Amino acid sequence: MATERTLSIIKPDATRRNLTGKINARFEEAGLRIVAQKRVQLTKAQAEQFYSVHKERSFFGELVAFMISGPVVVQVLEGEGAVARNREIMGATNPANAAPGTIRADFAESVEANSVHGSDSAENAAIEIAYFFAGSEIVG
Ligand code: RTP
Ligand code: MG
Repeated sequence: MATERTLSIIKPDATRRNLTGKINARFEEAGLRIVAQKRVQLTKAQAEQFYSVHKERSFFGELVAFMISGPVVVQVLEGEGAVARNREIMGATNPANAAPGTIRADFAESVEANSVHGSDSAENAAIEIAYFFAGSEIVG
């Protein structure tokens, strides 16, 4: 499998509980390299744009409010099959369904406050990475 990059976000529920280091350790232990990273406070407009694919969903307003409720850490992870590998490490969206040992099983508070985001395809990863990072900010 080829080396890939994926966009990860450590969400406000996790930054609030000082879990950034523990979550980053999961990525690194799984062989994913953190090749870009910054801590930011998203604006409402940025969160709405980032999650615009969900704008018709009933939970959209709550999701945007949650994503701007505190700082997030946006990062680029690089490794073999990084998109799928990261989704495995994250676990299912709802922590009640997440496999034991996954980030969401171990840290998520709810289906919404589920600690991490990860791109769901290589195509979306490219779009999401470009949304947050200039090429010069990614150092592989
Ligand atoms: P993400 O995009 O954040 O990596 O998560 P995902 O692919 O596992 O889940 P997705 O279906 O894309 O949903 C995006 C985020 O919306 C929140 N959500 N809330 N209240 C609800 O029923 C509900 N469903 C989803 C979660 O924060 C989810 O990660
Ligand atoms: Mg998603």
